[in-house]
Amino acid sequence: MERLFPTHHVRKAQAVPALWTLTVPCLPAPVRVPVPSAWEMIPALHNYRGCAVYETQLACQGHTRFHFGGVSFRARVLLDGQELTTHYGAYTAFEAVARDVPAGMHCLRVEVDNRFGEDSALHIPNDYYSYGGITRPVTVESLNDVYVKQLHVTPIRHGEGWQAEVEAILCSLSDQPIACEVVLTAAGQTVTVPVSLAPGEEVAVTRVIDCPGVLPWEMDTPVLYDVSAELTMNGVAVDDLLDRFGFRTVAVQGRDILFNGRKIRIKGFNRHEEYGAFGCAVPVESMAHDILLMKEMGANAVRTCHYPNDPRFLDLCDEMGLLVWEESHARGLSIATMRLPCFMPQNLLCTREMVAQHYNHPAIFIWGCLNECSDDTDDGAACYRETFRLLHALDASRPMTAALLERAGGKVFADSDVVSVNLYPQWYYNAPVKEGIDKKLCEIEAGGGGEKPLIISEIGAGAVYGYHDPLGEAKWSEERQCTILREQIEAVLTHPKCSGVFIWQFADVRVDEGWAMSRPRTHNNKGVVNEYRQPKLSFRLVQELFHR
Ligand code: ADA
Repeated sequence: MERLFPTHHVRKAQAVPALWTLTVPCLPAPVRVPVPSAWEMIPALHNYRGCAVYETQLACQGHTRFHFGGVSFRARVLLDGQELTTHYGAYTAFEAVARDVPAGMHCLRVEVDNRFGEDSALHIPNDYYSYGGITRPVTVESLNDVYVKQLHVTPIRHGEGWQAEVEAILCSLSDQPIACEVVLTAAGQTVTVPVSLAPGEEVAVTRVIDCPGVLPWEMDTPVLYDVSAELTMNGVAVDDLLDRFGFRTVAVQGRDILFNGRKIRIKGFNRHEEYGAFGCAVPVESMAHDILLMKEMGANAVRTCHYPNDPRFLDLCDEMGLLVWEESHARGLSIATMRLPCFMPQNLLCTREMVAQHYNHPAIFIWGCLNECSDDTDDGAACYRETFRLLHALDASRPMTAALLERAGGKVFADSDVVSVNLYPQWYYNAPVKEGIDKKLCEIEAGGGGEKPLIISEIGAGAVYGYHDPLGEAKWSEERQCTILREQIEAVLTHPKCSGVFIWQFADVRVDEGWAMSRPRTHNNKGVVNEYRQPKLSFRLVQELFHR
């Protein structure tokens, strides 16, 4: 299942085989593999970077929608040899709609390519691993002549009560004009709207619905409500789309981030979507376990560094009351990469898809983009400004930010709602942490950032799991990681002008081989748990500091 709850009562899903045939040039014969999964989980493909073909046979008929939660990282989808669509980027979903498919068995083929190259600006050799394969769930659905393509809901505080602004995008697959009705429901309140669609047309229907007697979504009482759009033609239900949402507000006031009108202080983790044995195709049980571990340590937030996450993880955060900084895909890009003609289109596409697909999650309190992407250059800063503008245009209900370089010249401090910086004092260089934060605050004021909230979006230190130095001095020992993290976290959380911290990082992650010389085990070892979630000594330390 692509979500943790049913997203349709009317629209019918087809069965999707659990095992598909994978053909890779370097394997002697095709193999049967689970979908979703990353192909690196097959020992012979541990370091494979190249092309591969996934195939499966399935029964379908009529208008058929193939929905891919994520393919890493270039995809070409074909049905019975006819191309339906292509997509770039591992971390956002896409659909392919085939019209009038004749009844019977059909061959669904997905050509996947994870090679780096000049046509890929976001997926590059990096301090995490760009896997290959169909890495998030696939669904196959039957459509009628008109379907609900997207459903957004925005909670609005209205006097002492709440309203929900619901927007449904309807899409016609017919050659004839269509007259139908859409029933919009939010938190049990319903409005019915007649709609006409020209052949092939897409139409947006928006209504503000009063929602009396609802409870707010809070971190300790994360109350969720249903939202839906149901289409009827001549009194017969022909399609629907369901989601969940929560009533809450997020605002920025001076140096504070206000959640439901109250100031919040972030105690968070950076988490890559990866688990030792499964790569980036993380099982949902492991996602829930990660949230339990983070909450056990006292965390109230997670940052989806450095790309949009699987919506099932976001569903769990919605249910378990963990705030999310979700960011579009980009980490540490050089200005040369940002000058590639493909960079801005790929960056803006990922940003657009992220907001469109994850808009309804109440746990997402802020959008992020462009982690440490040459924000110290004029050309880089211009890319930030354009991405910020897009984020504001797509969603006026949440603030936005970007995790900036420590050495940043302050070229974009004035442009984001919240200023965020990554700092590594005591790990990459020796300097008192508090001084580093004070220096940043001065730079932010001088750089036009004024009185804005400041988040320390990364701070941390490495430790190789199981490496101990009884004297606590050796870098990479679990003891030394604790000493450094203690100074860093105490300095941030006691600083009156900081809105909080995201520790780098929750769990160790695999990195590209190009990073091997500075990353023992070819992993980024700054996790407080290792890639199998075995806790390091720092687990208890963070628990103590976050619970103060
Ligand atoms: C960065 C970056 C992270 C990671 C970290 C580190 O600032 O944003 O992805 O590479 O540094 O471990 O050094």
